Amino acid sequence: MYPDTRLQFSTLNPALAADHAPADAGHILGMSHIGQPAKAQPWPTQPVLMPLLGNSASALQEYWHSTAPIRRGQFGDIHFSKAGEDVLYGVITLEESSIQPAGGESALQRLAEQAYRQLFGLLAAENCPHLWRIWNYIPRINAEQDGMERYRQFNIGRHQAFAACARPVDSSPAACALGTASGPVSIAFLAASRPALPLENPRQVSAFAYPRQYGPRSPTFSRAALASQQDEDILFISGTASIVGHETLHPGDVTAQTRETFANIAILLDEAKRQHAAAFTLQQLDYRVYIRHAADYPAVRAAFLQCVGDDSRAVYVQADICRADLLVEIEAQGFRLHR
Ligand code: 3EB
Repeated sequence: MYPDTRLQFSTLNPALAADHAPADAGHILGMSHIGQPAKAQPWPTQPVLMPLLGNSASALQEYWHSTAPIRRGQFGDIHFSKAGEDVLYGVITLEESSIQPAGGESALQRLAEQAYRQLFGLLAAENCPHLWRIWNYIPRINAEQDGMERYRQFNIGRHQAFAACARPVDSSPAACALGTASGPVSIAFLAASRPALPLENPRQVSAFAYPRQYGPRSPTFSRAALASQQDEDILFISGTASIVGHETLHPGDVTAQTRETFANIAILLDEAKRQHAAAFTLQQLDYRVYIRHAADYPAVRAAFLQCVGDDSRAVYVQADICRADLLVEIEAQGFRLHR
């Protein structure tokens, strides 16, 4: 055991930083590479093939690193790193063309089930059974294929893996699910030997209890997850949108959707506080902001600045959002000393 294992996060513009990683390579768990495709990296890397908005960089890198020594490995299609005995980061990237539809199940549904089954297998094998956070990126997420929206196909496969691996959906991880124009399906995750506490939003129906009108199987994620390490709380805010109850509010009004999203995020900060976590504020989080129409970037940014005051820790990208009437989705994370 490494009692001083500490998970850390930092963002880098590779063009400015040349080849300088934020920590020496022996301490890098992995990263997400946002914007133009990444060159091969020695650590697990999630390609985030989404155009950056309002940023002169052609790519940004968001690193997860740790004070503990890192071991890297491969498990089926998953590339992973483990920090000490406590924390796992991994990425699974799959081409849908490598999987055939079968038994009435689409290739994407089968891919989702296989990916999540592998993931749960790795967590068991590495003794880190507790999923903290998952990032799901799916090409053409809103497209109808064989009579069903692709996001809904993904949800069926993901749900089947949760059921097959006896994972209760009401202790799901924080997550997001966004669409890219093209490219592979990629799923990145953080898991640990210790559980995170899932948080729900009292003004939203829990996603795992959405009514059938959103698809035959519900998405399996919690609205946020609260983890801790040493003297710190770590808060992961899932992809959050302009949803109240289970319905989309403000269709067609991106400014109102952005404000409603921040109302939802603010409630999650209150929920974290009710669990005796550190007092997180909107100003102390790192954000990823997904915008459906690039032309909405100025309006979303203006609303972001009104709600948060400063967007130096926000990354804006163009992405498809998993309900056709959602124009913006925002996720965040933060680290704070215990109170
Ligand atoms: C929502 O609130 C918006 O399918 O894993 C947000 C976060 C959303 C995660 C997922 C979907 C997911 O329903 C969409």
